[in-house]
Amino acid sequence: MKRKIVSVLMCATMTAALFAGCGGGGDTQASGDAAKTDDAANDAADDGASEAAGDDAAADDGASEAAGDDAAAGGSDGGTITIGFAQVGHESDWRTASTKSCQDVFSAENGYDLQFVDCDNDSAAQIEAVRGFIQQAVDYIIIDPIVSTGWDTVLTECEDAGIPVIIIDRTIDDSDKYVSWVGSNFKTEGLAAGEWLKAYAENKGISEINALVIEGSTGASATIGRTEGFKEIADANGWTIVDSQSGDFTEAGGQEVMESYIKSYEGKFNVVICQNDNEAFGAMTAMKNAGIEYGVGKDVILVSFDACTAGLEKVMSGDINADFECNPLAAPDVEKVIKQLQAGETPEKEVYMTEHWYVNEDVLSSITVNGEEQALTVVTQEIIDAQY
Ligand code: GYE
Repeated sequence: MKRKIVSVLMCATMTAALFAGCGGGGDTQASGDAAKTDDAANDAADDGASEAAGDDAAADDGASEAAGDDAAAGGSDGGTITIGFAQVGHESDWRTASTKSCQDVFSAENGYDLQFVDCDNDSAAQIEAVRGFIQQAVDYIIIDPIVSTGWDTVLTECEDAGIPVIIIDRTIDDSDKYVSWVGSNFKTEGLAAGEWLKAYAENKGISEINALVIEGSTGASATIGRTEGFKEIADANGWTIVDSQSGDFTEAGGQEVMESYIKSYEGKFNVVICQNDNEAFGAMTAMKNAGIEYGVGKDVILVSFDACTAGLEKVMSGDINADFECNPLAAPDVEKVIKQLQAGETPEKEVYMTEHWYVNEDVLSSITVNGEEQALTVVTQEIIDAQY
């Protein structure tokens, strides 16, 4: 509930300060029809964020209604709804929060039988997990696609078996054979990081940017979008991206890549962009070991994505300058999609999560991303306590 209060307050503040309203992720890139649905989706997502962690009202309602609907609309056994979830793996804090969100919402108490498979970042294993769900004749399949391509065959198999597929988080680029996708706009996150860096450098009188990027897992849409978004701003401003390599979204990967960057480029960079918090923690260890000073007021500006609890703690302590949120609590919105399907309704094809951009210093109040003014939020202990 705390999170909800914070969210509502933040929305209120932002709405008062900006005409854009609450949220950064989905709104900005949407156009046409998608734009119309985004506000509603974001509101829904915000509620979801507040209530996912077993926060009762939404999930419990869902439970009783889902079970109730089921009696009418019919799960496979006339009661419990069976869901197969092919999760990416367990590489990061974000992933842990995503898994917990699904397990909390799709619990036995809520009327679900959740078949959970941790695919350990192995795309072939993920496709096999989906085939296993088809064999089990589950009622719904949820996939968080490790990579964005190679999906059409197995999604056709799901379609042939009459099992609706819901995609969460990362996107699929080579098939549209799924009912809905619930997630974040990764390119907007990358653009926001770029726009923030531009405004921050101007504010601090930093005229030259030499950035090292530690990318996420290769082929993941989260990596592709964040890389593209940041590069677009870098190119437009004549910044140098000194190097850009994958740290696989892990702390060990971030440390390893940063250690090799330090060997090759020591003294030649003033910005490190890590595509998730865990990579940022690894990069911090590598820089600390090499005696390189990073964070607020130091030699190297450190930027991260995800903004999970531990990431925000590092923003508050000044180790990370800015952290671009990616909301992992998609399960309440996925449950809404399932309830719509149970009721014979057609859910939205795309549902965007609500996200905020977090900073340490109170020097800039907003940035403009895709022509839309978006608030920057200075991290407080209250925000950290309410985060996932
Ligand atoms: O940023 C990272 C995780 O797909 C958005 O995957 C997700 C990313 C997230 O491992 O921490």
